[in-house]
Amino acid sequence: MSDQVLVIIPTYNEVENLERVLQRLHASVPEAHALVVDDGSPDGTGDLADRLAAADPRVHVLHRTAKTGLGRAYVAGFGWARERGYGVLVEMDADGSHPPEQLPDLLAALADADLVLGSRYVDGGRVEDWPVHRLLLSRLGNRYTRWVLRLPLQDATGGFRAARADLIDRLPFDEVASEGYCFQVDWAWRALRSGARITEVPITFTERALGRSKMSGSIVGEAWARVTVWGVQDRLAEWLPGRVPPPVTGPAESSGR
Ligand SMILES: Nc1nc2c(ncn2[C@@H]2O[C@H](COP(=O)(O)OP(=O)(O)O)[C@@H](O)[C@H]2O)c(=O)[nH]1
Ligand SMILES: [Mg+2]
Repeated sequence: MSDQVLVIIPTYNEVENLERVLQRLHASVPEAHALVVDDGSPDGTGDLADRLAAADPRVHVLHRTAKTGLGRAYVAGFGWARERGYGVLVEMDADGSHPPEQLPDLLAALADADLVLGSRYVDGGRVEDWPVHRLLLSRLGNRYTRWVLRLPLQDATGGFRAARADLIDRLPFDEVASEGYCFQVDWAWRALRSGARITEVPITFTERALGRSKMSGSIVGEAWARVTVWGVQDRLAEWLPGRVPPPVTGPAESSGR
């Protein structure tokens, strides 16, 4: 399988951030390709992406017509990437919060892992400039997720990751219902249960300087509800083996966690 890297960047109203993040990406990993997955941003992000793609063969654009959430955007991006044979898929935000300068660390760790999570909450990881309520939400969300799903990860909600394409191929993304940011927990959990080797490497997350966050109450609500349901289903499957299907099984899942 090729080792060609594709960095998938979901965008919704990121016209002030997109060009700069692509410049930083290419300064840091010149050979990487980028796929901007734009959900019809009214601010013209999709048009800007087209202009940047016309000027640089490493930049590609996938236009979607409606804002259907981060999860759907990534699933579409994964499909696009696999049709074209990219061997390493990276998730990265457009707003500069995920430093492209640290992507080489994630890619290096992929030598011994199937999935590498850029982690704010392992030793050496940091969060800069986040208002206290966002930090609390993220820390509590991670703690709750770890407890309910018995997930041995410090930062399962983060969105700066690198994965081997064969892991993506093994996971049943067509079953994924998560629309918002809980997509990240959803597929980290599926990966773990499929027996994937997951490593967390420290990153410094910096709050966006331009544009606005798309985080909303409904995104938090979806994450809370889905994680709780998965946790309950997981316990039931353990207590009533054979009577309740495990919640997120896929074709390649075998050994449990
Ligand atoms: N395509 C697409 N991108 C989205 C959507 N929601 C958020 N994003 C992008 O996902 C990334 C993270 O979103 P952001 O608003 O920065 O979330 P925060 O960092 O948690 O505040 C950014 O690049 C957004 O533009 C969506 O519904 N569709
Ligand atoms: Mg952000």
